[in-house]
Amino acid sequence: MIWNKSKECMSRDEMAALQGKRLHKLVELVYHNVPFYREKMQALDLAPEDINSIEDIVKLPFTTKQDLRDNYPVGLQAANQSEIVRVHASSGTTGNPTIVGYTRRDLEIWKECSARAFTSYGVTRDDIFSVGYGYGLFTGGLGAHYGVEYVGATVIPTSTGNTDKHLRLLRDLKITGIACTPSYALYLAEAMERNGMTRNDIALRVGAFGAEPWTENMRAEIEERLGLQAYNLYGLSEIIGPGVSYECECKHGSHISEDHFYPEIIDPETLQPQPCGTTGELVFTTLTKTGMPLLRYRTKDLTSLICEPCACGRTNVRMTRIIGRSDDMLIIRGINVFPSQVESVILEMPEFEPAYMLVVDRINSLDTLQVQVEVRKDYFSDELGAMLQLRKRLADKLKSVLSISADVRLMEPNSIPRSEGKSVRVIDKRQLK
Ligand code: DLL
Repeated sequence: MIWNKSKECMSRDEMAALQGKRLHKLVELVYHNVPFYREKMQALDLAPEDINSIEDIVKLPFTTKQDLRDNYPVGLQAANQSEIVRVHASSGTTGNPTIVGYTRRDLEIWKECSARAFTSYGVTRDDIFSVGYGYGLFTGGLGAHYGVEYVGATVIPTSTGNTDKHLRLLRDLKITGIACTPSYALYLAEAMERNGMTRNDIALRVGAFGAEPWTENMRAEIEERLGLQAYNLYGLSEIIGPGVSYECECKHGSHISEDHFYPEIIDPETLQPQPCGTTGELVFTTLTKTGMPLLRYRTKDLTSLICEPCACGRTNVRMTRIIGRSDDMLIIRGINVFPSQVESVILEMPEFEPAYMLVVDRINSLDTLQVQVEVRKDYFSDELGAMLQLRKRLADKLKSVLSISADVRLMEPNSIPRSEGKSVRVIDKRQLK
């Protein structure tokens, strides 16, 4: 099933012409409304008239997460504040979140792209769909919600947590579709088994999984244990949220809504564009957004593009699974965590040495984060109460900065191994097979 044939199945020439026209308009918009882009373009001796086709995109400057941070909170916004109708935010590396403002038009685009995804999974108005992504500043909940609702299915905004209630609703409402992180899907399967339920007690037939990396083996396991067809859903808040790309029934790469989000693959070292089939860093230009449009945003996600036609009939370019990142961002229970966020919290507290280690694991399908940190000699004490209090203070601060709980382990002075070269701050024991 295809939601919008005219946009998902157009000829490559038509697509390139549309992208070129939209790119020119976008460049005019940011040149006139965003001083950051005007200055960057002037430094390159570029004017909007120089950008006339999609091939001209390589002349434009890149945008990085650092640029967003430097222009915190809304320096890259192109629309007046009165035109912004929604704000989402994602984690930054040093406590500053990335703020993304959406105009009414942006929300329409997002809803459209999200609906394309759910339609490609085979969702119809006859489905009853549970959205188990977090609702709030994270884009997962509301992004999936509006797409499912636009298709006309019944939405159950279950959000995260509340696993027992979720299971009960799955069973009692005969829910047929679910959107959540792939690790939460496995967690639900385990909880179901613990509660004496089997896949025959529920009616799930389709799932939209994303917000974190997953594998073909995880797909097979989720499909088997929940009795559904599992599809990939990709996106990022800076670009719009879930719906930037999505799998079709062929389950071979995720189609990019490239009439709205123009993809490029670059070599993260040389920044040179790479041809289809080559793995590199994914870069997006938001061709139609008006709230916070971005030119050549470096996602840091490593993947490759598939440019051959797909058997489903869509002509949009596909991207392969994300195989990693070119920075140190971790995704823990669907939440983006940078080791530097932990570091900045530790450095603010005089009780600790700047010696710490993050141990990430996956236990019973749930990601866990342990933070080991050395207590300074002057503060180290045999008194249990004092140490428990210190541990709680750090745990509370970490929770407020990271938005997830960490198991804090206080260590004796000089107990965490120092490295001579590049320090190892993260041990990720999760093996995504
Ligand atoms: O995770 C948006 C989203 C919500 C996508 C729900 C899909 C479903 P952010 O919090 O900004 O946005 O995190 C974006 O998560 O750059 C990838 O590294 C990773 N990511 C998102 N989807 C996938 C996926 C949402 N399907 C970052 N596979 C991205 C692998 C993914 N990684």
